[in-house]
Amino acid sequence: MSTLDDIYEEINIAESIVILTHEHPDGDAIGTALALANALKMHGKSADVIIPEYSRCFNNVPGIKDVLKEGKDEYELAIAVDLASLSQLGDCVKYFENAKKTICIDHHSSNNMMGDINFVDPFSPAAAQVLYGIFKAYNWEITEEIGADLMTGIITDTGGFQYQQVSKETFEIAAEMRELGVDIPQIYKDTLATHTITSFKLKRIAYDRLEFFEDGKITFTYIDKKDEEKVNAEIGDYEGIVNEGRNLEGVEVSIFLHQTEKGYKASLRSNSYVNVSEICGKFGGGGHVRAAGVTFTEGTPKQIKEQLVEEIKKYLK
Ligand SMILES: [Mn+2]
Repeated sequence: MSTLDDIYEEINIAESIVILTHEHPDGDAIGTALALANALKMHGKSADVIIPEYSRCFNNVPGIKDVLKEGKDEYELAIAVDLASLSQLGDCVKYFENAKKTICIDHHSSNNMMGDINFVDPFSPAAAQVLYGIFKAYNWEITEEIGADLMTGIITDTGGFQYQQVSKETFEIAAEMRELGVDIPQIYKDTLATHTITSFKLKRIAYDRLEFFEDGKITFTYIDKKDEEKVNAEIGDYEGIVNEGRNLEGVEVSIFLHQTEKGYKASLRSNSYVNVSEICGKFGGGGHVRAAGVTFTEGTPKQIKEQLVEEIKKYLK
């Protein structure tokens, strides 16, 4: 039996299913989770999607109103999407650990293969694209709603089709979804082009703090709790700040730190040759070659900056 057959079988026999994804969920996490929930519903299977917090830019994603902050004590089957390691589940890790069977559907090259069954395609630009392939393999119909969920994942994880991993298939999926009636321009506008006023204010603080290192090849900036309080920031308002550094001419690696309950979460982006997944891996994190992250449980922004810059230097040409 193939992995996809195994997944099909587990979904069929499970009496209760929970769908999980990483903390601070991006559009791929949310879109993939909801596409799966909506598809399962069409096939007579109900699943709880548990996402404690998400940005309101995802308020139009089909199925988001059914998302739960908390679930039952135990589920027979847990399916994690867009998740590279268990530590990214935060408080939701209990649902994964208590489940009798676990499945991971993902596209991170650093995936820890923590499920009983893992379906991971590191060449896919989005977990949503991996899920699309699964739906096709099962011959499951993709409705306009499921299409909108999938496109939310694909548009956000590709930054609007701008990254190298975008393939012919990515555009073919987009074409198929457009044909179905999915409002791709609106999804783009909601998730990538619209910035809240508070996110603009946070960005202004981050801009002011931005520093350059190594002849302008590295940028660094950060946002802490005090900044967020000052501007009354909402969840997800710091999203995208890391790209501002990366988009500056001559920059190879952009570092952005964001303070969380656990310390500082570092996000790294690179433009053309530095493998930031490898760099984050050295500190216990991971992700993709051009986009990765790691949480530092101790250290000030200055100390974390020095450690990261020191490591990145080794990779610069
Ligand atoms: Mn993803």
